[in-house]
Amino acid sequence: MAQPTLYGAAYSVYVRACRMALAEKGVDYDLVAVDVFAPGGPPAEHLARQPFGKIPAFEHDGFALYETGAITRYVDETFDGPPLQPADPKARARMTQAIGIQDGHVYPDLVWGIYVERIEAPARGRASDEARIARLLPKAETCLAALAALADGPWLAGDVLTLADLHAAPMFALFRRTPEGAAMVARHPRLEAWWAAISGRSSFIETTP
Ligand SMILES: N[C@@H](CCC(=O)N[C@@H](CS)C(=O)NCC(=O)O)C(=O)O
Repeated sequence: MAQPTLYGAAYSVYVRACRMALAEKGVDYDLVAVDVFAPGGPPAEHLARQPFGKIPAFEHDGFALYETGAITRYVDETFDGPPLQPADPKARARMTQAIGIQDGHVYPDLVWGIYVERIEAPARGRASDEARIARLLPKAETCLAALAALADGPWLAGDVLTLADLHAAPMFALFRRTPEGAAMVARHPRLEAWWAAISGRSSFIETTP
């Protein structure tokens, strides 16, 4: 089968989720660098692949795709390797629910909100917006409590590793870099145990930006 191509940058949480899915399936791929933050905006050829100017985009065998959730599902369903989605409809729905929480709340509030304010802003010479962080911390607690409540096994959607874990790991890697995030995760024993498990996988270690 043809080798897929992933367009993006290693620093991106969504690109990393796709790379982790490819690694878990044992699929070789080409990673083509795209700088969506380049002066002047994303390159025109990338906008042709991803009209919103985001990363990642994906191509396999002439089939072009964007949106991480679509890419990781396609990878899981197209390539050999261990299944990354539960067959049971209820467990599969839990996986989809966990991914929805991550896209809808974890990414905007914990990554773009708390991580960017606490770590990226000072690294770029701007003071952290403490009021914004304070406003987002209760929302972060809601996110962690919701994910911990869903995680009725070692993984976020139960007994086996799924796409929900691969989607979450890159976001948690950034959130946990903030003192508030590390302390908050530690207060949820299920998530702390999950973090120990997912961060020890080779798919996570090998995709470290
Ligand atoms: N819904 C998209 C989101 C992708 C996304 O937000 N990617 C970020 C990097 S992690 C990005 O491209 N940001 C550039 C920007 O917002 O201009 C997906 O699931 O692929």
